[in-house]
Amino acid sequence: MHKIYIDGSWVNSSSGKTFESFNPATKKSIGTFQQGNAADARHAIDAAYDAQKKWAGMPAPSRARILFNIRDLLTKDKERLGRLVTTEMGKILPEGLGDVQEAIDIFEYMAGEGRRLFGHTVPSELPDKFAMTTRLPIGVVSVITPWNFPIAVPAWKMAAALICGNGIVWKPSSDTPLCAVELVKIFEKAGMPKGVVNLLTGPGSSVGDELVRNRAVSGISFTGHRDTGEDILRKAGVKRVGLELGGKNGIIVMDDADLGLVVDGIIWGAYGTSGQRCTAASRVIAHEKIAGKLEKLLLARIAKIKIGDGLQKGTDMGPLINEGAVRKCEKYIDIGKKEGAKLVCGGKKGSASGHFFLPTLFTGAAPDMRIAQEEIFGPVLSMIAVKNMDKAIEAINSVDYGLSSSIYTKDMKNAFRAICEIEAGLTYVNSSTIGSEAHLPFGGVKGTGNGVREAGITGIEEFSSIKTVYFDYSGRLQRAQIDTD
Ligand code: UN1
Repeated sequence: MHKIYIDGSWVNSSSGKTFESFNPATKKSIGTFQQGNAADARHAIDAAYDAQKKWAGMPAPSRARILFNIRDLLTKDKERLGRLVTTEMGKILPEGLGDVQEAIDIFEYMAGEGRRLFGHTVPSELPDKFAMTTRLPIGVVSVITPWNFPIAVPAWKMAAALICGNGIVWKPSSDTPLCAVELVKIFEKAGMPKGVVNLLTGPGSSVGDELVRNRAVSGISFTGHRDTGEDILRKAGVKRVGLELGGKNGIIVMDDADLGLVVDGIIWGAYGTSGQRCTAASRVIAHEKIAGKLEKLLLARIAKIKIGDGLQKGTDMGPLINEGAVRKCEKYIDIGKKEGAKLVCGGKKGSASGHFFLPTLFTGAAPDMRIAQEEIFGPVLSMIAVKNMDKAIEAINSVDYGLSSSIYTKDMKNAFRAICEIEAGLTYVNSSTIGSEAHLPFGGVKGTGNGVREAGITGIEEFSSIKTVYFDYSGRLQRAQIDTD
């Protein structure tokens, strides 16, 4: 029986309730977890509030040493944790290991920030006066994370929050609580002072409100479903909120593209992680001259995708996270057919031993169809044929999301048009929509979020507050805007 972690102790929830986590490839239980409630959340917030003061008082390079320890422990444990990611979340082992590597990268990067955390020093308009900015932590932050990157996404948020000196209450997805427990054990082993990071497992419905509304919480960082994100924003009032709410990412393929490269990129973007990435490619916007040829090439490759338990060597695609995800895909298959798109492969469940769904391709889709507008979060790809670059840009921008995007072309003009005209936080040229790196900003526009960028230097912006300092050593009253020359 796993516990929650409050103020440096592993304890039971006062709810007395528990829930189980399942391996989506086998449907077997992998553990029992505490169903935290509002009272647990209040304890965790209080603990974080008290511990944060001391943590913030530690010089940032000393905090960084603990982050470097976390990096080292994650590196030592990469194989075990990667297998755990695969077992609990379902992605194939190389991707499970990649999930852990992404966490290693961000802890390394943010630990390095401990010796920077730059502010600015600029001239004052008055003599004998310094004008500068420095960074302070926000305070206590609630970190609410999804199951699709059960180690990497929490790490992006927590590494940045920690180096800035914040206290944390973390609520992971109820589909991946074991990954969360194991990550917190690593924090503990790395020497994280008690109370700085607290872990609450259990459904958002029982702890979410407290994590968002409690007055001792100053910031919330959330990745997940759009409805939840919008609800958080409404309830959070003036708190700092960072949201990453998904995407409907497109790949533009122009008629001069190298189709071999394109097929590799589409297969990876659409069916990697079984399409369960916020950055997954769910639309291909192909120039009409090559659309037919591209369809044939894709079908040949899709036929070779080996579906199964991600721990098994040679598996290309694992299961979906749960039964609900399978049902959602089935629902969109019906919608797509009714809308008049052509289902050319997949469209149904795989083996019943797990939550498998076949890699699916719709052709003849129109940009405004629901299958081309709504986030499905599964291996369902829609192909839209267009006449030219103008139409491609119009189609790719026709959705109410703006996370990732990609263009395959040899024409520099089209590549730069994509960079300048696609409404998205990320644009890849001649590679797929997935594969962001820890030291670059990550986030989107439109319905994808509220403009916050995680990771990279922008991760520091998300979790720190700027203090402007005026330091006058003239020994007399100097009035800005009045006593200037
Ligand atoms: C997500 O799906 O929420 O670029 C994050 C990528 C990964 C991160 C995805 N590095 O696909």
